[in-house]
Amino acid sequence: MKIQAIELRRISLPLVTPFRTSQFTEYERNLLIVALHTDIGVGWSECSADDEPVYWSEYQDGAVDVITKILGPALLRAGDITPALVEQILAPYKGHRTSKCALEAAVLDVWCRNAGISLSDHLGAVRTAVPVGVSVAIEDTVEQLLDRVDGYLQDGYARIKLKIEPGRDVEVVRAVRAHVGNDVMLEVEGNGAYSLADAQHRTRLDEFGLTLVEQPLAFDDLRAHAALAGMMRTPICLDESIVSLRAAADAIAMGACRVINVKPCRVGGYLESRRIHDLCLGNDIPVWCGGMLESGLGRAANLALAGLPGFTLPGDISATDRYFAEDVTRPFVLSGSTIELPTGPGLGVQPDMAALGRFTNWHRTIRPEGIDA
Ligand code: NPG
Repeated sequence: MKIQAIELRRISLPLVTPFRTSQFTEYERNLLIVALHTDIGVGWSECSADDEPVYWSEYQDGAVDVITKILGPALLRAGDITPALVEQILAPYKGHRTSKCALEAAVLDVWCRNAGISLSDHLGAVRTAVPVGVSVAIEDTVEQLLDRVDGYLQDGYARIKLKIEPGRDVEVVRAVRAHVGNDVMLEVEGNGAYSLADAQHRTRLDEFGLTLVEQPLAFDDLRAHAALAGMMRTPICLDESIVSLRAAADAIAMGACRVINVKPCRVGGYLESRRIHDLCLGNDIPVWCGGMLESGLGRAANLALAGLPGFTLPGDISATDRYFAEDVTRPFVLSGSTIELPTGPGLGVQPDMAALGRFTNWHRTIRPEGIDA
Protein backbone atom coordinates (compact mmCIF):
# COMPACT_ATOMS: atom_id res chain seq x y z
CA MET A 1 0.00 0.00 0.00
CA LYS A 2 1.02 3.61 -0.58
CA ILE A 3 0.15 6.57 1.62
CA GLN A 4 -1.24 9.50 -0.35
CA ALA A 5 -2.13 12.00 2.39
CA ILE A 6 -2.22 12.26 6.17
CA GLU A 7 -5.14 14.18 7.58
CA LEU A 8 -4.86 15.47 11.16
CA ARG A 9 -7.75 16.82 13.23
CA ARG A 10 -7.66 18.15 16.74
CA ILE A 11 -10.82 17.23 18.61
CA SER A 12 -12.04 18.16 22.05
CA LEU A 13 -14.40 15.73 23.82
CA PRO A 14 -16.03 17.02 27.03
CA LEU A 15 -15.45 14.63 29.96
CA VAL A 16 -18.50 13.63 32.02
CA THR A 17 -16.41 14.28 35.14
CA PRO A 18 -12.97 15.89 35.56
CA PHE A 19 -10.07 13.44 35.67
CA ARG A 20 -7.48 14.17 38.35
CA THR A 21 -4.19 12.31 38.87
CA SER A 22 -1.18 13.15 41.04
CA GLN A 23 0.20 15.04 38.00
CA PHE A 24 -2.72 16.79 36.26
CA THR A 25 -6.46 17.43 35.99
CA GLU A 26 -8.35 17.17 32.68
CA TYR A 27 -11.79 18.67 32.06
CA GLU A 28 -11.99 17.70 28.43
CA ARG A 29 -10.06 15.21 26.36
CA ASN A 30 -8.14 16.85 23.55
CA LEU A 31 -7.00 14.29 21.00
CA LEU A 32 -5.38 14.30 17.61
CA ILE A 33 -7.24 12.12 15.12
CA VAL A 34 -5.37 10.67 12.14
CA ALA A 35 -7.04 9.75 8.86
CA LEU A 36 -4.54 8.07 6.59
CA HIS A 37 -5.50 8.25 2.91
CA THR A 38 -3.97 5.42 0.91
CA ASP A 39 -4.41 3.60 -2.38
CA ILE A 40 -6.30 0.83 -0.53
CA GLY A 41 -8.63 3.04 1.54
CA VAL A 42 -8.65 5.20 4.65
CA GLY A 43 -7.18 4.15 8.02
CA TRP A 44 -8.12 5.78 11.32
CA SER A 45 -6.34 6.21 14.63
CA GLU A 46 -5.79 8.65 17.43
CA CYS A 47 -2.72 10.20 19.01
CA SER A 48 -3.24 10.50 22.74
CA ALA A 49 -0.45 12.97 23.53
CA ASP A 50 -1.76 15.39 26.17
CA ASP A 51 -1.89 19.18 25.94
CA GLU A 52 1.12 19.44 28.23
CA PRO A 53 4.03 17.04 28.79
CA VAL A 54 2.99 16.05 32.32
CA TYR A 55 2.18 12.34 31.99
CA TRP A 56 5.38 12.05 29.99
CA SER A 57 7.48 14.06 27.55
CA GLU A 58 5.16 14.09 24.53
CA TYR A 59 2.43 16.69 24.03
CA GLN A 60 -0.08 17.45 21.32
CA ASP A 61 1.56 20.48 19.68
CA GLY A 62 4.80 18.49 19.55
CA ALA A 63 2.99 15.56 17.95
CA VAL A 64 1.43 17.81 15.30
CA ASP A 65 4.83 19.30 14.57
CA VAL A 66 6.78 16.05 14.32
CA ILE A 67 4.09 14.32 12.24
CA THR A 68 3.80 17.32 9.90
CA LYS A 69 7.50 17.97 9.43
CA ILE A 70 9.23 14.63 9.90
CA LEU A 71 7.28 11.40 10.47
CA GLY A 72 4.48 12.12 7.98
CA PRO A 73 6.80 13.12 5.11
CA ALA A 74 8.99 10.04 5.82
CA LEU A 75 5.98 7.77 5.32
CA LEU A 76 4.80 9.69 2.25
CA ARG A 77 8.25 9.26 0.69
CA ALA A 78 8.51 5.58 1.56
CA GLY A 79 6.54 4.19 -1.39
CA ASP A 80 5.10 0.74 -0.83
CA ILE A 81 4.74 -0.02 2.87
CA THR A 82 3.32 -2.64 5.23
CA PRO A 83 2.37 -2.23 8.92
CA ALA A 84 5.65 -3.86 10.01
CA LEU A 85 7.69 -1.44 7.88
CA VAL A 86 6.32 1.68 9.59
CA GLU A 87 8.53 1.17 12.61
CA GLN A 88 11.64 0.70 10.45
CA ILE A 89 10.91 3.77 8.34
CA LEU A 90 10.44 5.90 11.46
CA ALA A 91 13.31 4.34 13.45
CA PRO A 92 15.92 7.01 12.54
CA TYR A 93 13.82 9.58 14.42
CA LYS A 94 14.31 9.09 18.14
CA GLY A 95 11.48 9.07 20.63
CA HIS A 96 8.02 10.47 19.69
CA ARG A 97 6.49 7.10 20.43
CA THR A 98 2.94 8.37 20.80
CA SER A 99 3.06 9.95 17.33
CA LYS A 100 4.66 6.83 15.84
CA CYS A 101 1.97 4.68 17.45
CA ALA A 102 -0.79 6.80 15.90
CA LEU A 103 0.71 6.44 12.43
CA GLU A 104 1.29 2.69 12.79
CA ALA A 105 -2.25 2.18 14.13
CA ALA A 106 -3.79 3.96 11.13
CA VAL A 107 -1.69 1.80 8.79
CA LEU A 108 -2.79 -1.33 10.66
CA ASP A 109 -6.44 -0.25 10.42
CA VAL A 110 -6.45 0.29 6.66
CA TRP A 111 -4.27 -2.77 6.03
CA CYS A 112 -6.61 -5.06 7.99
CA ARG A 113 -9.75 -3.43 6.56
CA ASN A 114 -8.43 -4.08 3.07
CA ALA A 115 -7.56 -7.70 3.94
CA GLY A 116 -11.03 -8.17 5.48
CA ILE A 117 -9.68 -9.17 8.91
CA SER A 118 -10.10 -7.61 12.30
CA LEU A 119 -7.16 -6.00 14.08
CA SER A 120 -7.76 -8.43 16.95
CA ASP A 121 -7.30 -11.43 14.64
CA HIS A 122 -4.27 -9.80 13.04
CA LEU A 123 -2.64 -9.30 16.46
CA GLY A 124 -3.53 -12.82 17.64
CA ALA A 125 -6.40 -12.28 20.08
CA VAL A 126 -7.78 -15.43 21.66
CA ARG A 127 -10.87 -13.93 23.34
CA THR A 128 -14.07 -12.36 22.11
CA ALA A 129 -14.56 -10.18 25.21
CA VAL A 130 -12.16 -8.89 27.87
CA PRO A 131 -12.67 -8.06 31.54
CA VAL A 132 -12.22 -4.34 32.15
CA GLY A 133 -11.53 -2.11 35.11
CA VAL A 134 -11.90 1.52 35.94
CA SER A 135 -9.25 4.07 36.88
CA VAL A 136 -10.73 6.29 39.58
CA ALA A 137 -9.54 9.88 39.70
CA ILE A 138 -8.52 11.65 42.91
CA GLU A 139 -11.56 13.20 44.63
CA ASP A 140 -11.67 16.07 47.14
CA THR A 141 -13.20 13.96 49.90
CA VAL A 142 -13.28 10.27 50.82
CA GLU A 143 -17.11 10.38 50.78
CA GLN A 144 -17.11 11.53 47.15
CA LEU A 145 -14.60 8.81 46.30
CA LEU A 146 -16.70 6.08 47.94
CA ASP A 147 -19.78 7.27 46.03
CA ARG A 148 -17.86 7.15 42.80
CA VAL A 149 -16.51 3.65 43.57
CA ASP A 150 -20.03 2.41 44.43
CA GLY A 151 -21.29 3.64 41.07
CA TYR A 152 -18.52 1.87 39.16
CA LEU A 153 -19.08 -1.38 41.07
CA GLN A 154 -22.80 -1.20 40.29
CA ASP A 155 -21.90 -0.68 36.63
CA GLY A 156 -20.05 -4.02 36.83
CA TYR A 157 -16.35 -3.09 36.55
CA ALA A 158 -14.04 -6.02 37.31
CA ARG A 159 -11.52 -3.97 39.29
CA ILE A 160 -11.07 -0.57 40.84
CA LYS A 161 -7.80 1.34 40.45
CA LEU A 162 -7.39 4.32 42.75
CA LYS A 163 -5.15 7.21 41.83
CA ILE A 164 -3.09 8.12 44.90
CA GLU A 165 -0.65 10.88 45.81
CA PRO A 166 1.40 11.67 48.92
CA GLY A 167 -1.06 12.64 51.65
CA ARG A 168 -3.98 10.85 49.97
CA ASP A 169 -2.96 7.23 50.05
CA VAL A 170 -2.92 4.82 53.01
CA GLU A 171 -5.99 6.24 54.77
CA VAL A 172 -7.93 6.60 51.52
CA VAL A 173 -7.16 3.01 50.53
CA ARG A 174 -8.09 1.82 54.02
CA ALA A 175 -11.48 3.54 53.72
CA VAL A 176 -12.15 2.12 50.26
CA ARG A 177 -11.12 -1.42 51.23
CA ALA A 178 -13.32 -1.30 54.34
CA HIS A 179 -16.21 0.00 52.22
CA VAL A 180 -16.01 -2.49 49.32
CA GLY A 181 -14.91 -5.58 51.28
CA ASN A 182 -12.12 -8.00 50.51
CA ASP A 183 -13.54 -9.55 47.35
CA VAL A 184 -13.17 -6.51 45.11
CA MET A 185 -9.98 -6.40 43.04
CA LEU A 186 -8.32 -3.16 44.16
CA GLU A 187 -5.18 -1.46 42.82
CA VAL A 188 -3.45 1.89 43.32
CA GLU A 189 -1.49 4.12 40.96
CA GLY A 190 1.04 6.77 41.97
CA ASN A 191 2.05 8.18 38.55
CA GLY A 192 5.63 8.50 39.81
CA ALA A 193 4.74 10.88 42.65
CA TYR A 194 6.68 9.04 45.39
CA SER A 195 10.34 8.56 46.25
CA LEU A 196 12.28 5.78 47.92
CA ALA A 197 12.60 8.03 50.96
CA ASP A 198 8.93 7.46 51.79
CA ALA A 199 9.10 3.70 51.13
CA GLN A 200 8.48 2.85 54.76
CA HIS A 201 5.15 4.63 54.59
CA ARG A 202 4.28 2.90 51.32
CA THR A 203 4.81 -0.59 52.74
CA ARG A 204 1.70 0.13 54.84
CA LEU A 205 -0.29 -0.39 51.64
CA ASP A 206 0.60 -4.09 51.98
CA GLU A 207 -2.15 -4.59 54.52
CA PHE A 208 -4.99 -3.96 52.02
CA GLY A 209 -4.67 -7.00 49.74
CA LEU A 210 -3.99 -4.88 46.65
CA THR A 211 -3.47 -6.65 43.33
CA LEU A 212 -0.71 -4.18 42.49
CA VAL A 213 0.76 -0.75 43.06
CA GLU A 214 1.41 0.98 39.75
CA GLN A 215 4.36 3.24 38.96
CA PRO A 216 4.98 4.57 42.46
CA LEU A 217 8.41 6.08 41.65
CA ALA A 218 9.98 8.13 38.86
CA PHE A 219 9.69 6.72 35.34
CA ASP A 220 13.46 6.64 34.82
CA ASP A 221 14.33 4.90 38.07
CA LEU A 222 14.17 1.14 37.57
CA ARG A 223 16.82 0.64 40.24
CA ALA A 224 14.67 2.34 42.87
CA HIS A 225 11.64 0.27 41.83
CA ALA A 226 13.74 -2.89 42.24
CA ALA A 227 14.75 -1.72 45.72
CA LEU A 228 11.13 -0.96 46.62
CA ALA A 229 10.03 -4.34 45.29
CA GLY A 230 12.30 -5.94 47.88
CA MET A 231 10.52 -4.01 50.65
CA MET A 232 6.86 -4.49 49.65
CA ARG A 233 4.67 -7.59 49.46
CA THR A 234 2.28 -5.93 46.98
CA PRO A 235 3.44 -6.54 43.39
CA ILE A 236 4.80 -3.47 41.63
CA CYS A 237 3.43 -2.78 38.16
CA LEU A 238 5.26 -0.43 35.81
CA ASP A 239 3.60 1.98 33.39
CA GLU A 240 5.63 5.11 32.49
CA SER A 241 8.95 3.20 32.87
CA ILE A 242 8.10 0.70 30.13
CA VAL A 243 8.82 2.63 26.95
CA SER A 244 9.97 -0.30 24.80
CA LEU A 245 10.59 -4.03 24.65
CA ARG A 246 14.12 -3.36 25.88
CA ALA A 247 12.91 -1.38 28.87
CA ALA A 248 10.49 -4.21 29.71
CA ALA A 249 13.31 -6.78 29.51
CA ASP A 250 15.51 -4.61 31.78
CA ALA A 251 12.71 -4.13 34.31
CA ILE A 252 12.00 -7.86 34.47
CA ALA A 253 15.71 -8.76 34.72
CA MET A 254 16.22 -6.24 37.55
CA GLY A 255 13.16 -7.41 39.48
CA ALA A 256 11.72 -3.88 39.24
CA CYS A 257 8.18 -5.16 38.61
CA ARG A 258 6.01 -8.27 38.74
CA VAL A 259 3.29 -6.88 36.46
CA ILE A 260 3.43 -4.66 33.34
CA ASN A 261 0.92 -2.16 31.98
CA VAL A 262 1.16 -2.22 28.18
CA LYS A 263 0.10 1.09 26.64
CA PRO A 264 0.67 1.14 22.88
CA CYS A 265 1.06 4.92 22.67
CA ARG A 266 3.85 4.77 25.26
CA VAL A 267 5.88 2.06 23.51
CA GLY A 268 5.55 3.27 19.92
CA GLY A 269 2.80 1.04 18.62
CA TYR A 270 0.70 -2.10 18.65
CA LEU A 271 3.41 -4.34 17.18
CA GLU A 272 5.93 -3.35 19.90
CA SER A 273 3.10 -3.90 22.40
CA ARG A 274 2.66 -7.42 21.10
CA ARG A 275 6.39 -8.08 21.48
CA ILE A 276 6.26 -6.86 25.09
CA HIS A 277 3.24 -9.09 25.64
CA ASP A 278 5.18 -12.08 24.26
CA LEU A 279 8.19 -11.33 26.46
CA CYS A 280 5.96 -11.11 29.53
CA LEU A 281 4.07 -14.28 28.66
CA GLY A 282 7.39 -16.12 28.47
CA ASN A 283 8.45 -14.73 31.85
CA ASP A 284 5.17 -15.29 33.72
CA ILE A 285 4.62 -11.55 34.06
CA PRO A 286 0.91 -10.73 33.81
CA VAL A 287 0.12 -7.76 31.56
CA TRP A 288 -2.89 -5.52 31.15
CA CYS A 289 -3.76 -2.77 28.72
CA GLY A 290 -3.43 0.79 29.99
CA GLY A 291 -5.59 3.68 28.81
CA MET A 292 -5.27 7.39 28.00
CA LEU A 293 -8.94 8.42 28.05
CA GLU A 294 -9.17 7.33 24.42
CA SER A 295 -11.98 8.04 22.02
CA GLY A 296 -13.68 5.02 20.44
CA LEU A 297 -10.93 4.82 17.82
CA GLY A 298 -8.19 4.20 20.40
CA ARG A 299 -10.50 2.12 22.60
CA ALA A 300 -11.26 -0.25 19.70
CA ALA A 301 -7.55 -0.78 19.03
CA ASN A 302 -6.76 -1.31 22.72
CA LEU A 303 -9.56 -3.88 23.02
CA ALA A 304 -8.07 -5.79 20.07
CA LEU A 305 -4.71 -5.90 21.84
CA ALA A 306 -6.23 -6.88 25.19
CA GLY A 307 -7.61 -10.02 23.54
CA LEU A 308 -4.09 -11.56 23.50
CA PRO A 309 -3.54 -14.47 25.90
CA GLY A 310 -1.12 -12.77 28.32
CA PHE A 311 -3.58 -9.96 29.16
CA THR A 312 -4.82 -11.74 32.25
CA LEU A 313 -5.63 -8.68 34.37
CA PRO A 314 -8.48 -6.25 33.62
CA GLY A 315 -7.32 -3.23 31.60
CA ASP A 316 -8.06 0.50 31.80
CA ILE A 317 -10.54 0.14 28.96
CA SER A 318 -13.73 1.44 30.45
CA ALA A 319 -17.08 1.78 28.72
CA THR A 320 -17.50 4.98 26.72
CA ASP A 321 -19.99 6.49 29.17
CA ARG A 322 -17.40 6.44 31.98
CA TYR A 323 -15.71 9.33 30.15
CA PHE A 324 -17.90 10.81 27.41
CA ALA A 325 -21.56 11.62 26.88
CA GLU A 326 -20.86 11.44 23.16
CA ASP A 327 -17.98 9.86 21.28
CA VAL A 328 -16.75 9.91 17.68
CA THR A 329 -17.62 6.21 17.21
CA ARG A 330 -20.44 4.02 18.41
CA PRO A 331 -20.27 3.64 22.19
CA PHE A 332 -18.57 0.69 23.87
CA VAL A 333 -20.75 -0.78 26.60
CA LEU A 334 -20.17 -3.15 29.49
CA SER A 335 -21.53 -6.64 29.23
CA GLY A 336 -21.25 -7.83 32.84
CA SER A 337 -17.69 -6.87 33.68
CA THR A 338 -16.41 -7.25 30.12
CA ILE A 339 -16.40 -5.38 26.83
CA GLU A 340 -16.71 -7.28 23.57
CA LEU A 341 -13.91 -7.00 21.04
CA PRO A 342 -15.02 -5.33 17.80
CA THR A 343 -15.23 -8.00 15.10
CA GLY A 344 -15.40 -6.07 11.81
CA PRO A 345 -12.39 -5.53 9.55
CA GLY A 346 -9.60 -3.30 10.90
CA LEU A 347 -10.57 -1.47 14.07
CA GLY A 348 -14.11 -2.74 13.59
CA VAL A 349 -15.56 0.72 14.18
CA GLN A 350 -16.06 3.69 11.89
CA PRO A 351 -15.89 7.30 12.95
CA ASP A 352 -19.24 9.07 12.92
CA MET A 353 -18.32 11.86 10.50
CA ALA A 354 -21.01 14.23 11.79
CA ALA A 355 -19.82 13.85 15.40
CA LEU A 356 -16.19 14.09 14.31
CA GLY A 357 -17.02 17.31 12.45
CA ARG A 358 -18.72 18.80 15.51
CA PHE A 359 -15.80 18.01 17.85
CA THR A 360 -13.07 19.12 15.42
CA ASN A 361 -11.48 22.48 16.13
CA TRP A 362 -8.48 22.35 13.80
CA HIS A 363 -7.61 20.51 10.65
CA ARG A 364 -4.59 19.93 8.41
CA THR A 365 -3.69 17.62 5.52
CA ILE A 366 -0.10 16.64 4.77
CA ARG A 367 0.50 15.66 1.15
CA PRO A 368 3.67 14.84 -0.81
CA GLU A 369 3.42 18.26 -2.45
CA GLY A 370 2.88 20.17 0.82
CA ILE A 371 0.42 21.01 3.56
CA ASP A 372 -3.08 22.40 3.31
CA ALA A 373 -5.20 23.62 6.20
O1 NPG B 1 -9.31 4.55 31.50
O2 NPG B 1 -8.29 5.44 29.81
C1 NPG B 1 -8.46 5.29 31.04
C2 NPG B 1 -7.60 6.11 31.99
C3 NPG B 1 -6.53 5.33 32.63
O3 NPG B 1 -5.60 6.43 34.49
C4 NPG B 1 -5.56 6.25 33.31
N1 NPG B 1 -4.71 6.90 32.50
O4 NPG B 1 -1.94 8.01 34.31
O5 NPG B 1 -2.15 6.28 33.06
C5 NPG B 1 -2.53 7.36 33.46
C6 NPG B 1 -3.84 7.95 32.96
C7 NPG B 1 -3.68 8.98 31.86
C8 NPG B 1 -4.80 9.50 31.27
C9 NPG B 1 -2.45 9.43 31.46
C10 NPG B 1 -4.70 10.44 30.25
C11 NPG B 1 -2.35 10.39 30.45
C12 NPG B 1 -3.47 10.89 29.86
